[in-house]
Amino acid sequence: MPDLYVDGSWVSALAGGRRTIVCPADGQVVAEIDEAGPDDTAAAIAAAHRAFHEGPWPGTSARERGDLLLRTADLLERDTDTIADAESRDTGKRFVESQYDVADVVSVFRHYGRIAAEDSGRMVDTGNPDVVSRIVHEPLGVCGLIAPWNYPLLQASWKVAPCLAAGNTFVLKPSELTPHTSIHLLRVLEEAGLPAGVGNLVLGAGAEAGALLAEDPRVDLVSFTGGLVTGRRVMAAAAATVKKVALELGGKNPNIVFADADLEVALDYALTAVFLHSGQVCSAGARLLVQEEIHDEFVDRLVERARAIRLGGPRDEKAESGPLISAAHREKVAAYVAAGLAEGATLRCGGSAPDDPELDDGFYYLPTILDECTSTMSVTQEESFGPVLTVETFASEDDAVRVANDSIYGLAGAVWTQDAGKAQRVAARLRMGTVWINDYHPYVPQAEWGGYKQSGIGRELGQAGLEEYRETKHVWHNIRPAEQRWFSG
Ligand code: TXE
Repeated sequence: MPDLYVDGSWVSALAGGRRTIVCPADGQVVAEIDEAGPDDTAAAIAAAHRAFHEGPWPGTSARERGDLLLRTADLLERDTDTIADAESRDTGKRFVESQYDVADVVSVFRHYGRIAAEDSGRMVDTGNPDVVSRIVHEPLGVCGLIAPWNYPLLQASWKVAPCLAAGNTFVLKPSELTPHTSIHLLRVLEEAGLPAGVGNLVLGAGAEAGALLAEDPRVDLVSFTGGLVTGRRVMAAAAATVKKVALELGGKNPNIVFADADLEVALDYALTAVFLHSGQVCSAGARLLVQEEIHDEFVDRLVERARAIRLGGPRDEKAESGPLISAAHREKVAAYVAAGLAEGATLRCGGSAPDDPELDDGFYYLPTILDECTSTMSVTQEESFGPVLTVETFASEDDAVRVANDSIYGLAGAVWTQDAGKAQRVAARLRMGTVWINDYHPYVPQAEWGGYKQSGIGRELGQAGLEEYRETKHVWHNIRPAEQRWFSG
């Protein structure tokens, strides 16, 4: 069966392109799939444009659209294990983690299914009895949705669900490395009754299949999650037609541990903060800032536990973390570690691929801790997006805030202390879209997600996530029109 979904049909790439998908855990071929080029994306945009401007979708009631999202959530839940299996093959992540991801996807669709019909607008009191004035929300139009490979279906669902709730049409382009769960999503949307042309799927490389989504004048919004460099390119391309732009560009997130924290818990979470999914998480706590007086003991114990983390493939039940997404990405991570060492960091553990013949065919990298780092190093400033923790120290509360904010990013961060006042003071001063106090990583679809500074533009999830996909219109109705006689002539 062909893999691209355009105007309600499953089709092959117009130029006959194909790509081999490989499982990062063992290098085995997962599948050969259709690879789109610009012509396929143009056809998908044309279909989405037609469906928006000529079809009934934008005029359906918000409740109807909400119901479709709720049906979609049920179907995704029904298919949990099939989807989780596909996600694990494409990403190499543990099957149980993929199951958690599908549960999150289901809750995102339920969230937007439930709130689709909330806030349908409001009346405005103009003080003039001859005027009826109201604020209404309307869909934007055609949305280009570009998703990354670390949480493929989840990141796609953060875009697709609010996009549909608001009444838009879309072209989704997942990462070329992880297409399968997006294919499944479009199948499920089709089963749930999504009309032809409303949702379209193109698969392929960014420059060939994705770039047009930021350039084409028929696209009204481009929503992108990925790296900073590509994000800047997407934003620049979108400027030519003044598209609405939503960007989530990752972060370099500080995890701040004060001496008065519950150190057992802080230590445990410091590991999950950075090593979950081998650090391929936009909110990964990759920068540990630890107060001077507890540095030695805290880092010694962290190193001991990091060394014990077991790596393995999706179905290895003893595995605690998986591989990196590709050989190229592993090289990039290794280059950041080498740069850190050249700039004066001390390697405390890891720093290479594992020496285990069973893992030789996968793209694994050992959990790595670099001590004695400073905020001027590239490895503390830039996203390595791998299992690499840098350690810096701080002396005081002011110092912690200054070092934590010394970043071009501002996605997320955490503060660990048992002094509630200090926790709140620091949280208030961190220039980040999410701050956890005595916790790391949790999110809920009801709360907004997004970054300060160069971590992004706009918000995903919550009510604001829906607002990103709406236009807001003021309708002014003069119900007693009469001549004004401003000019006497
Ligand atoms: O991402 P890209 P890459 C970060 C992480 C990683 C770095 C690079 O630091 O090392 O990004 O990863 C599509 N026009 N994050 O190269 O290029 C591409 O096909 C339109 C953080 O994999 O940003 C894919 O679908 N689209 C992040 C998507 O953009 C283009 C998650 C992301 O790819 C395009 C992943 C173009 N010109 C990586 N070029 C997060 N924020 O969570 C590429 N794409």
